[in-house]
Amino acid sequence: MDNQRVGDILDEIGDMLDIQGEISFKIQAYHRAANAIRSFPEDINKVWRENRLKDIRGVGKSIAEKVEELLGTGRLIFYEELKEKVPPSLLDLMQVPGVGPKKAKIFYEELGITTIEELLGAIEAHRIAPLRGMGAKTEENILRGIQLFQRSRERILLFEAHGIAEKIVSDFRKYPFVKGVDMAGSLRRMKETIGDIDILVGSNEPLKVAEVFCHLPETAEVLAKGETKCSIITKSGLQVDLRVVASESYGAALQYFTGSKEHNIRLREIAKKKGLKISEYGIFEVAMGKRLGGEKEEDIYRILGLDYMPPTLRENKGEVEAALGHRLPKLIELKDIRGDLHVHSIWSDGSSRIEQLVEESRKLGYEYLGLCDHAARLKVAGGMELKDVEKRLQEVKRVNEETPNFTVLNGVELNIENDGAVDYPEEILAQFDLVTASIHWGFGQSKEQLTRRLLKAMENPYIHAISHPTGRILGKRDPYPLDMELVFKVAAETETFLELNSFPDRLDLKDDHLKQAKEEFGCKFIIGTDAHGAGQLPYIKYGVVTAQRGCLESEDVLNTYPIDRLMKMLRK
Ligand code: DGT
Ligand code: CA
Ligand code: CA
Ligand code: ZN
Repeated sequence: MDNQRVGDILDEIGDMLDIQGEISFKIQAYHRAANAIRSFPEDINKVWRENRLKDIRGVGKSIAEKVEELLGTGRLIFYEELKEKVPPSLLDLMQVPGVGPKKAKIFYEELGITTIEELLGAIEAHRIAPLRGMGAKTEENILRGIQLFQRSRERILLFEAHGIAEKIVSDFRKYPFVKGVDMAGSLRRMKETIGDIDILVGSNEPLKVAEVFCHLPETAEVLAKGETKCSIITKSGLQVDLRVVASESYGAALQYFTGSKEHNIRLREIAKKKGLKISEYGIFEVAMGKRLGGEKEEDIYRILGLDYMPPTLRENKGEVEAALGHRLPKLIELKDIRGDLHVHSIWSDGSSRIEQLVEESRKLGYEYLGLCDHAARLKVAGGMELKDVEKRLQEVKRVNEETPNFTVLNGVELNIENDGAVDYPEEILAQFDLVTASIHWGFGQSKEQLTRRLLKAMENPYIHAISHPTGRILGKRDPYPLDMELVFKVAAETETFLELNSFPDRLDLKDDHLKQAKEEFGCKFIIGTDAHGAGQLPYIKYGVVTAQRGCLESEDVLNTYPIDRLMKMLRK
């Protein structure tokens, strides 16, 4: 059981207690512990064996004991008992955006609804609106929630697919008859959501490869098993497609199965004009039928007369033309990042102390850290009152004195009010090294009002950056409506950085927006994780690949700059 799984079980317990009408303090304790464990930088099993569960901030004594039981015996009686009292499908029901425990309980008690299908039926029969505390608007919202949820079930987050695929790839590497193995498809292109996982293996013993694949620890069901193609369903319900090719075709197959389909179609047009043909077996001269290459992926691009490009660009969004004209961008890479500029600590709703965040940052090779705890108005997230601002500043100073060659930036994530104002007066804002602002409520407002709020914040001379500009949560919340072009224009004019939030379900701004903001408006960006614990700092990699998909170069991103240049930019 890993940190993620333990966190999920604690969340489920919290939800079940909630349905049962338990007091909110107790429910929150489970959710807080779940978040703390998920974001903790060390393996929970190790922490447990070393008897340090209580040291995780946010995990109290009684929950620590439950985690001990869970890890020690593989099960938790309290959890098993709860599951008997609460129909498990009610928990699924609560996954629908807009349906919390209170509503789930009402649906269950009043209408006997336990599944999403039953809920959908009740909505169609207009049986939800008459329930107490509901109404036509609620009914409509829930319907929209169900649609969003069903869409999200069809595609999963990059983060989730990547974790599973990494395990499969490393399992395959152990076998001597596997000459090459890579992720392919949308996963290799690092798209924000993944339809299915594609894996490519190069081997001259395909039957052995198929055998290994169908017996992986992740495999729950085998859909198809052949010499060149196999498909399975994993225990978490994902489809994985495997292709096996001979080593001499590996590069051509990797190119082909990486896609995108649109990119490949464009390449085939170019090939045709040159009297060439490309397939998953290689690149050929049509007239003589001669094979020109295909062992390496680079062969395909080189022989077509294109510069080689990383998979993150292959969407037929101008990259083929750029490669023909030798003007591909020199994309930002993970190693260019010198620090995370959006991190929460225990001074708001994070689970790590500043020192822990610094330690983890140094492991990632960073030179600085932008501490952006929430400001006062976000009460639910423990936003900092003025006295906390002062106390945290002293702590930042102390940590900076004790940590040579590293800088903690005293930052804040402000809340943008309905009229565009923010939490603190100017003289307080002036004390911070880094000031970001975001919209945390009022998502249902009109496009005009939401846009106006962002513009007002950007015009505030103390605000350096806008965090998660569109507010979307993949699979849970659509982006709120904004006049994006106006936002980009004003961001460029006011020299306000736009954040690319790397949290796996945000990736906000998204790839196409990044590209547009850069190319049409000349905007500059910050990549931050929004980590709420040191264990989430590695999420930066999802931001960097999204930045690549948006054609960003290191110069476009503030946190690739050395500390002196960064501070100079922020003081401007
Ligand atoms: P996904 O799974 O929906 O996130 O997106 P992909 O891009 O992974 O699509 P998938 O899994 O259907 O196919 C994997 C790759 O195989 C795709 O990116 C390109 C290649 N491919 C599959 N079918 C075709 C096709 O009909 N034509 C071409 N040119 N390429 C294809
Ligand atoms: Ca795929
Ligand atoms: Ca596929
Ligand atoms: Zn944040």
